[in-house]
Amino acid sequence: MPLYLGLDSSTQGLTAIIIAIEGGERRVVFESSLSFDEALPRYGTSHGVLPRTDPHRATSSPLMWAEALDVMMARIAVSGPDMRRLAAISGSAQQHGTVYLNARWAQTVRALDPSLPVVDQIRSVFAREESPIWMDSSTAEECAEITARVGGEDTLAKRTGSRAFERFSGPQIRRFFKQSPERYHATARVHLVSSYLASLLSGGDAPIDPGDASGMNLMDLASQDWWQDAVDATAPGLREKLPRIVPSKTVVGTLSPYWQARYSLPAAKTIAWSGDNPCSLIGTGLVREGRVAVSLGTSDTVFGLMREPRVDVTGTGHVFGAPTGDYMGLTCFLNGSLARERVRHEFGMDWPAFSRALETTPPGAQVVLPWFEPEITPAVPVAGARRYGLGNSGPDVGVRALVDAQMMAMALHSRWMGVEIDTIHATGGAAANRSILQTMANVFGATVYELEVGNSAALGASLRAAHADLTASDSTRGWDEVVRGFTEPIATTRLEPDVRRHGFYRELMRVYAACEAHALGRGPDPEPLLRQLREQT
Ligand code: XUL
Repeated sequence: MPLYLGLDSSTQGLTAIIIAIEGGERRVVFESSLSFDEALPRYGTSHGVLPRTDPHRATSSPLMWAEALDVMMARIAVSGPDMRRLAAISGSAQQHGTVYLNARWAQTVRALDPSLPVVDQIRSVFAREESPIWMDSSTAEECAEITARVGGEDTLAKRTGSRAFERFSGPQIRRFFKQSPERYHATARVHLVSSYLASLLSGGDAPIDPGDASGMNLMDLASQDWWQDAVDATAPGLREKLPRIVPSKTVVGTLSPYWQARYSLPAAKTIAWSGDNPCSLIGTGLVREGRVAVSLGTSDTVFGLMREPRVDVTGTGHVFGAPTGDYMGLTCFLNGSLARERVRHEFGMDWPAFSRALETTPPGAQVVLPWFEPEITPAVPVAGARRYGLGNSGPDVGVRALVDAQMMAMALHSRWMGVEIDTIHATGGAAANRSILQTMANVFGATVYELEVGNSAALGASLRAAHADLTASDSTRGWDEVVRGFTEPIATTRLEPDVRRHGFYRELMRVYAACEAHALGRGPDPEPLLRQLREQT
């Protein structure tokens, strides 16, 4: 039975998943994770981030990521399955992070000596020792400069899938060029975390896939190639420093002699790596339009596959390339569990009481905009929850109005994806709460399943490896077939929408949109609409 290895280099650690697929038989045969802080304490990271004094800056160590790869491969060699059957390997990495390599890089990565750890051989290849990562928000000025140079926010969003975001690679590269022009000019190659690690594995300078390239503010979505205007607006001479962009399923090489000799591994196909969000799209089984995932974590995220590269004109959503060759839309809401916890504490409730409040309280003409922290979607720079129509109603109504508003915000702000949502795979801590999921089903008018995914990005990477290998010999093998048996949600968690409630939420959604517009200073007082709805009910 052939084996497929998927690696995920996330912010905090490295995960490996090995799957076996043959005919109808398919299973996960190995899974292991390491935390950077614990496994490699000499780098001094906290949750994978190097020590920092400026809260806007966030960097990590590319040397540490390489060393983690060595540690994980050693672990697989010792305790993994019989790796002679390894057919292909791919990976996932935190998006947006950039690695700056000098002229020694290309030759060094080709000639790694298997008798020495990789980390001891690549110390001199970096033009910059630290890599800025997605948590860095120090590039507001560079975002504004790039935006102005390409002709405005709308143009940038339409061409690249996103307006300029501080954490995106382009603004980060520009900042490096402005702050350290000499080191920038000594940079021969700018890799993303994904393409850097793919290079180390294949022993060559690996390309970038469209999924990760679209997190840079540099790729033209339609042609899936670098957009010269954005490249020019970012930094001089950048085009030559960027790798090629190739389709996600491209075989970029074979596992290099370093890994083969050091860990007795075969010359397995090495498939282009991608970002963690595109990989999670596959790892959560979202391989057709109409199915979306809602992750209910500290912040809430909605993402799903799109056949067409539609973009969010309000500038809050992102479009990334999907590993299927399609696109994916992603919208992030900062006040997720953060707000649910806050309200629960405010009312002195435990989780069972919070759920009871949802079960016993029907939706009504009340809206709580949960912007306890500055919100990403819609863009709310100044924190502060806003309440409409609550009057003197008690805690139960407060809880109901909060969760309703969160779900309506997600439904409203994912409309730009132009996807008729019929099925939702709910993940994350709060997905264990059935009352919240029932509200989700009622608001979206969609079937909701709870999806138990631990490492969806690593699983997605292993499935991408399998897909690339299987389609190489038989182009009729589709994504549905590849993910089958790995990504199905738990059937017994299925929740159907209550049709009558969904009808009410469609009304309430109009009122919700009016409250949002009012709170953002863009619309009139929504009280007449609230009153009308109160009279109807
Ligand atoms: C997406 C983003 C994060 C990182 C985390 O735009 O910034 O999801 O990819 O790993």
